[in-house]
Amino acid sequence: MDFRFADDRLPYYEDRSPGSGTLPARAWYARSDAARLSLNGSWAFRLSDTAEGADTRFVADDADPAGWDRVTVPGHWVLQGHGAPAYTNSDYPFPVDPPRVPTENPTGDHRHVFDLPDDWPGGGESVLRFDGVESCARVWLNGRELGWFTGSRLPHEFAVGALLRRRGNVLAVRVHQWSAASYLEDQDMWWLPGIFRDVTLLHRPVGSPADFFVHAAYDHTTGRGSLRVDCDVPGRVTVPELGLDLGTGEEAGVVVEPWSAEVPRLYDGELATSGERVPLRIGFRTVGVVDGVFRANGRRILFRGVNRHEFHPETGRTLDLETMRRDILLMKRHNINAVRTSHYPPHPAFLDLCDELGLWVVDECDLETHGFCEFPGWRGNPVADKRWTPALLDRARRLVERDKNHPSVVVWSLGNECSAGQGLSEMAAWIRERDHSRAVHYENDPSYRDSDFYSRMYVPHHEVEAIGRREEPPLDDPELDARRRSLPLLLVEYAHAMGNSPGGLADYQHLFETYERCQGGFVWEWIDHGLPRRTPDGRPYYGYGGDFGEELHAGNFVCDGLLFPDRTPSPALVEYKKVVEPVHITGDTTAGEITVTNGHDFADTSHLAFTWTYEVEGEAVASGPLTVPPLAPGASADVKLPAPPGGDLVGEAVWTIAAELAADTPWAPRGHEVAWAQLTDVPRRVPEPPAARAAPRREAGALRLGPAVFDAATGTLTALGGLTLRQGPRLDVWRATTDNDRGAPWLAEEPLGATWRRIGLHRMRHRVDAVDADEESLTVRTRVAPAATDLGLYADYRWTAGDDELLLEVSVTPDGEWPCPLPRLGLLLGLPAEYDRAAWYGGGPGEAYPDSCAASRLGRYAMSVDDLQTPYVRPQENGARSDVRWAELRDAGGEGVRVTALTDSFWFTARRWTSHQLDAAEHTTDLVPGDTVWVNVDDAQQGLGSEPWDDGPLPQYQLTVAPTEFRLAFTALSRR
Ligand code: IPT
Repeated sequence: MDFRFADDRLPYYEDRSPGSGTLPARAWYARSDAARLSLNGSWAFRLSDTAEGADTRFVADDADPAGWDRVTVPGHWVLQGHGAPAYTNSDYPFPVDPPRVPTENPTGDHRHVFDLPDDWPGGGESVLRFDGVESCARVWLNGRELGWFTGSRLPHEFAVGALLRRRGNVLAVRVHQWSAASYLEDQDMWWLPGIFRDVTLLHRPVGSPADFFVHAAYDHTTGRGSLRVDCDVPGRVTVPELGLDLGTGEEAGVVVEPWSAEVPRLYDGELATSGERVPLRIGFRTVGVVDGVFRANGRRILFRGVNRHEFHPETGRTLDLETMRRDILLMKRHNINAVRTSHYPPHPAFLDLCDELGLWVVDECDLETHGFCEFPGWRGNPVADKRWTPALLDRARRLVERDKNHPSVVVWSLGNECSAGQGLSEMAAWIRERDHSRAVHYENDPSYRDSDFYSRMYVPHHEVEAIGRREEPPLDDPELDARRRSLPLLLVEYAHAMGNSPGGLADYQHLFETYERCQGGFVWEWIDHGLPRRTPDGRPYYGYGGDFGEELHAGNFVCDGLLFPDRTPSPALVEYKKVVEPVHITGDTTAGEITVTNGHDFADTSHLAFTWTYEVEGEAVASGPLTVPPLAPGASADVKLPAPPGGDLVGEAVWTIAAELAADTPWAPRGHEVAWAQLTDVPRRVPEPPAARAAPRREAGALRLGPAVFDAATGTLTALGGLTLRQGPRLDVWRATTDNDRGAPWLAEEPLGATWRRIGLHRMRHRVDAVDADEESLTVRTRVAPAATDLGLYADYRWTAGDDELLLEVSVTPDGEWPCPLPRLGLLLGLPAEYDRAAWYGGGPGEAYPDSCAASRLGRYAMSVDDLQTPYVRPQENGARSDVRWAELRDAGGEGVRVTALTDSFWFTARRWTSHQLDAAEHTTDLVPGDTVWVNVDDAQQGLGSEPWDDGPLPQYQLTVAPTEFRLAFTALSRR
């Protein structure tokens, strides 16, 4: 026996069917000449603990909601002081017993009284539309029940004309947090019940269309577009710019400019029926998989994409237009050309903006049953149980019908992480039947029978390469194998941007640009879903799973985006922008020539202006425009550089070449930098270590060497010039573990961060074996190791004094069989807190790590120690600057210390807390500045890796334990 209750005895909110009483799905459009009335605003609200905890008398005209609270619609009640949000990734936060839900089922009763505007037309029909309600709503108007619906991120409409009155309409909505549909909505995000999208009353005049479908294709072989608008009522379609005036259902062909994400050419048109005029924005384009490659208008495209959840830290999944636009502007400005609407259809206005500003959209259905993966064979999975098929088909229909008129939507995605099942196949079949003009995507069924892409998540680089070469291991079924082999590879999720991550983006991009079959992917994910909280003493921070009293949660997996919750770009977004830049600038400048390649799929380079800057030792000494002929997509040109500025310039010299917008665009102003490169003209000459000028002298418990004083017993540097150190430089290998170091909770193997901790890298002890002074140097020999292991590192420090600087040679020799790479290898020193003004010549301005340093640009930078920090929502290692030739820390008066690399360069990090404090912090407010500025000068860093569940960074980015030597100079800086 499956269930104790026959299905027909279960209440509507435990019914597998999608609902009842709603109108058929249809296209959504923001404008027409038919009247509409927004019902958004402040509504009366009452929360009950259970579905039936309160009666339904509130639906009546004369019900008195005195004593009720108020909520803002659209909005989530849990973000408005009623109940709490909760975060799980794939776990259902209730016992799994579909379609049953817990008795504790927060239920929000909403009541809104409204008048019709005086000019509300008589006649026709009126429709009440809900654009999004989570998860199940039952609706009454003026005391009459209209029906109920599920499908949280999909629109639902009721015909209400007969019930409307001029004044005092009473709209009553009961919303249950949990319903049978919750089993279909197990996306990795906060559980946020409520009427979270717009509620609108729409007049439907007699003769207005019930629905229409714009078919606008482009034939790249002829340059002609074709247009046909299907509509259930007769009407005319006009496109003045194209001289088109045709009847609905008629097809016209005409020469057009095609639509693409890069050149989002839209033609304004109108659909006019006897009852309504609907403005159209038509984009002509043809997409599909041809010869194993996904093409738009005949050309292979490369998805430089992101997975976007809808999120705003104050309003959750309720997004205003300004935020939607801001997301798209940020994407465009970071060279992103595609968005997957993970894992549900977005607010429909977002797609209008994608049409207008240009993004390829993978529009995903509101469907995920991930939590069933806990049970053998995904037992109970709704997509494999035909009783759920009507609900699945309803979702597919609502998705496609709502969004079918958007040129930006090029792929329909069935959902996320549902494994395989007949229900998915039925969705795919229905979609293909309804819309031949787009590709269908589904990732989670290895047979790919319902997908036009070989779509994968988080595939390691070597496997992407094998698939690119079409050398992937075969499937058992030869037919399915042949089919999968014919499909393009799409990384529908890759490069998990949680905390200080991902590494390896450039390496992925290289594969996408090498293998035709690899058509790019979508970074996981766009934004951290951190919710604002305050400490008891009022300091703000962002909370994540577990901060809201959840008994089950997935911690900070909800903060894995390229944007911080407040939409500040993270270093990872800056890196992604550089890695996917659509213009490539390469060359050997000694020949006086560079090569510029247009990596756009459609646009030529006439929208770009090129500039050069010549920099010596990080200072720009000359700059000017660079003439680059307009390049067609894919084309290259060799471009002459001007003669390098002559004169008595000495030092390392680089050309910085940049491509900027030549004119304002709808997404960024003129001058916005799109792509850049730095090409070395005169390589750096590492300064020769000066000859030793002084011998160590013993002085009352101390050793003096030139400008420096050392502790005689430990050999530790205690003072340099006028500066007293809080801690002299000594070997450091520890870093506050990143989310990737910590690994994912479901991993079978020990994550690297746990190995480090098991060995004890966070509690290294320094044994001093010798402090030897000779005629010209002081040598300190140590062994650095944690308790309870025989692993160790011999570290020898050899100090000499130059004229006014102190030289240090460090040599590290590993002892024992090290089973793992090190987090970092370098020196840690402590300065008094007032030395908080940093300056350096090296990579910047932002942080960089070995496998995430494409965006780091050689230059001179100055920043406060506070500004060097990257405020990851869960604190972790951050803020390293790469390729540093020298770095300084000064106090307000200009006194301080400079460290210069005498071998290559170093990684520079400075912070007001230790790595241990950083590691222990759970939120940004746990970090409290102490009396020391801690400075790491690292010879090497361990890379970041791309995900918490991969094998760590690529081998070339691992800090393998090996004998190492590096040299540094320390100079005391006096008052400027
Ligand atoms: C993948 C999910 O598709 C995505 O929604 C998100 O949960 C991500 O993981 C983790 O942040 S599933 C992956 C663990 C294989």
